[in-house]
Amino acid sequence: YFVKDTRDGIDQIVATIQRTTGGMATPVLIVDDMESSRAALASLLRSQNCRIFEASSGTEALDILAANDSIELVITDHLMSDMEGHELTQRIRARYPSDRMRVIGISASSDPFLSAAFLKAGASDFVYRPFIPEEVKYRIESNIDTLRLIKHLRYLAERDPLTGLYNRRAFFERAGTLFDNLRDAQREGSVAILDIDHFKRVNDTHGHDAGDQVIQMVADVLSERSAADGTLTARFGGEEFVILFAGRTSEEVYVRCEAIREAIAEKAVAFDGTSINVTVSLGAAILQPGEGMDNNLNAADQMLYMAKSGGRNRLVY
Ligand code: GH3
Ligand code: MG
Ligand code: MG
Ligand code: MG
Repeated sequence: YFVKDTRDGIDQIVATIQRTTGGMATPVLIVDDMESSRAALASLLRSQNCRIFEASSGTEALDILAANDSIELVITDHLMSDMEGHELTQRIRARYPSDRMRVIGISASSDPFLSAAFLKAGASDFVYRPFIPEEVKYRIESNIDTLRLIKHLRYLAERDPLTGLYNRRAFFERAGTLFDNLRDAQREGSVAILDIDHFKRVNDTHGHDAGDQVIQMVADVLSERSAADGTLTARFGGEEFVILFAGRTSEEVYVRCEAIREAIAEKAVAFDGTSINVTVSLGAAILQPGEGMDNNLNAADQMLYMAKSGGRNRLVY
């Protein structure tokens, strides 16, 4: 959900998300041992911009879910040869929380308690057969809307409106998991902190809007240059950014940080008939064996301080 040009802030981000999430087909898995039942549900979903997966048993459903990370809605029958629908629901719930996966149960059972059993197992909704197609259609739609709303709110909570990068909170949440994985796997990692040089002067000379555009340019360079597996980039504070490199050797990190520094130094921001150039300083530190995230960040911060006192426009690693 990276939104590139978000100078207008939250409103524009909201509009962009509505466009993007609204335009994307929702992947839905239909689980039923009867082909005709699956087909009937599939035709109900046809008007709703869904990409449909089908499974004829609980086991097959779990396999399809494991192989297709994008699925976020499951509609399941109850009586199937290998597993009952509420058991499937329970197994799905053990792996995916309800803000990530919606589950709707459907059954022709005459047991009035089945609905409760499904909901207890973690289903988001339940419908008895025979059902009124319109009702099922709108229940499905409501669950898809809920997913969209959650994505939307998650975006607003995790992203910085000026740059579209992860914000500080999202960085710490995601970095924490990455650091733990690196430590457990005894893999290499580094963190780099980047700070714009004499940024106050940009604001003082050209105004706050110009400053904002410079921040935007730096963020663009960062997302272009560090968009790779195992890299987490965030706007850490005002004109300060952080990049976490997971599984990268110190040489690779050095080369990438230098490339970022040079790219920013070479890029001019056109503003109000003038051209603004800035440089950045970077401090980077290798994750030491057994070290925690806070120590690693402190080490990078000390390197940044050295880069600043050493004359700026440089990387200290
Ligand atoms: P140094 O080279 O030592 O980093 O000097 P500096 O001027 O960059 O450092 P300082 O921390 O003194 O100034 C950072 C300035 O960044 C202060 C603040 O007004 C400005 N700033 C922070 N966030 C934003 C923002 O979102 N937009 C704009 N335009 N300015 C911001
Ligand atoms: Mg059945
Ligand atoms: Mg600063
Ligand atoms: Mg600065």
